[in-house]
Amino acid sequence: MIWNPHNECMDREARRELQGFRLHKLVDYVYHNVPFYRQKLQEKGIHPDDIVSIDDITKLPFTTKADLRDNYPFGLQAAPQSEIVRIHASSGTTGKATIVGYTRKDIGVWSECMSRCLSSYGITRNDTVSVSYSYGLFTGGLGVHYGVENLGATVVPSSTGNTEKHLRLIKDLGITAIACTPSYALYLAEKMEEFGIKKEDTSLRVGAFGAEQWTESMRQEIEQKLGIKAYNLYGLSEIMGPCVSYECEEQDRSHINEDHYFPEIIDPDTLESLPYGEQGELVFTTLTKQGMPLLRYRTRDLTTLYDDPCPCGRTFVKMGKIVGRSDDMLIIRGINVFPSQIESVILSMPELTPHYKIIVDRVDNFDILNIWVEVRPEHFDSSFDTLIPIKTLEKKLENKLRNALSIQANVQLKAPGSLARDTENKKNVVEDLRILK
Ligand code: DLL
Repeated sequence: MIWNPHNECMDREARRELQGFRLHKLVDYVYHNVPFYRQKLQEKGIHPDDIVSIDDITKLPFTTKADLRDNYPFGLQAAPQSEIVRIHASSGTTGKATIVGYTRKDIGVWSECMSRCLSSYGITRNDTVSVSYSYGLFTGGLGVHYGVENLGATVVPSSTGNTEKHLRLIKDLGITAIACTPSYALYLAEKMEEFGIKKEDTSLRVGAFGAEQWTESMRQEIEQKLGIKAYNLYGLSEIMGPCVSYECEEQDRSHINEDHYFPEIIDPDTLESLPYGEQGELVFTTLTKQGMPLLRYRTRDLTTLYDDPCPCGRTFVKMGKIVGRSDDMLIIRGINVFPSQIESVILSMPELTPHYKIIVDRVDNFDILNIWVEVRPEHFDSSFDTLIPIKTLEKKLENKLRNALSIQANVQLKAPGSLARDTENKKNVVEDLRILK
């Protein structure tokens, strides 16, 4: 079903006009409310009145995660604090998280866009939806939750953890739809097998999967093992959260809610705009956001935009799957992690050296993060005598990582000089062994 046919199926020309109108209003708004943008626009010699159509977007400056970090926590907020009703956060490249404030109107737009996604997956007010993204600073839980309520379906805020209890709820409450990461869906399928629950024993029929990369073969496996239709859901906190784009019944690329989030593709090296059909870095401008609106935000996600008509009737531009990143961010069990964050936790422990290796693997559909770090010689000698202090140090680093990044890691401390050095190519410190077929 199409939740909002007026906006989702709008004539393309009419929408470009709407986008141009909204872009002008947005630039005027940030010019007068965000000193950072006023300065950037003035540096480029741009006045809000120079922005009259959506084509003028290429005149505007880009925004990066570094800009968010440099203006931490509220420097890019356009609305006064009294208008902010909610704050979420996502990973920054260092110790500072990226903070996003939402006004009441932003939460309304988010719920509307999320209802469009759920409706497109065939979810109606007769469904019971388990939201198994985590609730908290991460946008997945609350973002989908509000969309389900707005749609009028029943929401079960299962969140993450305790899979056994979750399976019982799925059976006992007759849950028909599930929203979670695709890797958690596969994990759930495995647990069902382990507990002897057949897919026919549940009422599950549809799933909304996102927050991490996944593939067609993962889709087939999820659909087959859970007996459901599996749809893609894409989004990022800086722009809103889940709801930025969604698949329709065609299950072929994701429609972007482009009346609110205007997409572009650029070459990440030259920053030149690329035409539809060419792969590059995805960039979004938030056309209607009040709390923390962003001009040309570089997502670092690599994909392609397509403007061919879709048989579903929606006229929104579509994006292909995310095929990679133009930075080194890792997504582990749906949690975004930058190697630089891990490094700063390691460096905060005087017993350890800056020589480390990060190994990510997927075992039984579960992401595993292994971290090897060399101990300083003075600690190595005393520690290895009695093995316990090394174990204590390992636990200490694991706890610090859990506190700083909300991620469970397996730490192994190594003898000084035992890890290969590659000073020229720091990328070698990360080995991602997950094969996404
Ligand atoms: O992951 C929001 C979200 C929650 C999306 C639930 C979908 C479902 P962040 O934590 O800010 O927000 O991470 C955003 O995750 O830039 C992508 O790299 C990746 N990502 C999100 N959805 C998908 C997807 C949420 N469907 C980052 N496919 C983005 C591939 C995805 N990657």
